[in-house]
Amino acid sequence: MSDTLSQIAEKLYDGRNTEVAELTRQALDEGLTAAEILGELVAGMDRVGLDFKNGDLFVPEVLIAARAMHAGMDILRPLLAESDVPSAGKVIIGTVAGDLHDIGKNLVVTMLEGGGFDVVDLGIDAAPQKFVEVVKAEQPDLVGMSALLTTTIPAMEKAIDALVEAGVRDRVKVMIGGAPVTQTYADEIGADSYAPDAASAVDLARSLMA
Ligand code: B1M
Repeated sequence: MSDTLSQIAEKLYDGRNTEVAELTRQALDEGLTAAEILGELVAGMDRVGLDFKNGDLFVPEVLIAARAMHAGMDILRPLLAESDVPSAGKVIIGTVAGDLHDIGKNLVVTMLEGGGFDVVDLGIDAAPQKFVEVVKAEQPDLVGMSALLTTTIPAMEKAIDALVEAGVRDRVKVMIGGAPVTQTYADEIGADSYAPDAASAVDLARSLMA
């Protein structure tokens, strides 16, 4: 592996956004492809995810690493759009109706992007009908729902019911998460699965795609 490439994942892990951007440009100048560099960004973010899951990193460190990943992605995105690098899958994700919490959901978005997924972010307070509209328009593989309040987790069931009523539930896998959510709840409301944290969400998305 080139010296430049091997430094990218390391600088990303350390949250060095300026250096990640410089190394990304340098790697392109050295003739490496956008796909090869993306692979290093994904590897760096995977390591961040693993250490976050194991409790060795905390939210601020993950956010700083995410900023570094975005610095590299901003340079690669136009090149990747022109190339035929296969996406890991397409995900639409939102915080459900009535819920304004988005810090965790945004971490999940970043980790999914870091894992090579195309992500359409519905933002916060996403109504069941919004999920239906965007599933029809974007044809995603996966639908992600986040909720942080015991009073808003029922909106996940309503969104899944709306997908069923619209006849599009079978086209997608549904993954849910957020502090009050459990696998038992996912089973109860007919979601495909639940992830406890952002790194596990990437593992889960990959396994749902398999
Ligand atoms: Co809110 N709030 N809040 N709040 N807030 C909590 C959640 C609460 C536990 C605080 C408390 O009372 N101890 C409590 C909920 C109690 C309950 O329902 N059992 C609460 C409350 C009551 C409220 C209000 C009702 C307060 C009020 O107005 N009276 C109000 C509700 C507003 C609304 O949503 N309608 C409210 C408002 C807010 C702020 C706007 C001030 C702010 C949100 C800002 C924002 O998000 N932009 C806020 C915050 C910051 C919190 C706390 C302090 C932190 C939440 C957070 O960001 N955690 C929270 C208390 C706490 O958790 N200590 C609290 C960090 C984040 C990285 O973790 O979101 O769990 P988390 O995400 C994790 C995982 O859950 C998972 O991955 C993430 C990363 O590992 N995950 C997924 C999340 N989504 C996933 C989706 C997946 C997979 C995994 O697949 C799709």
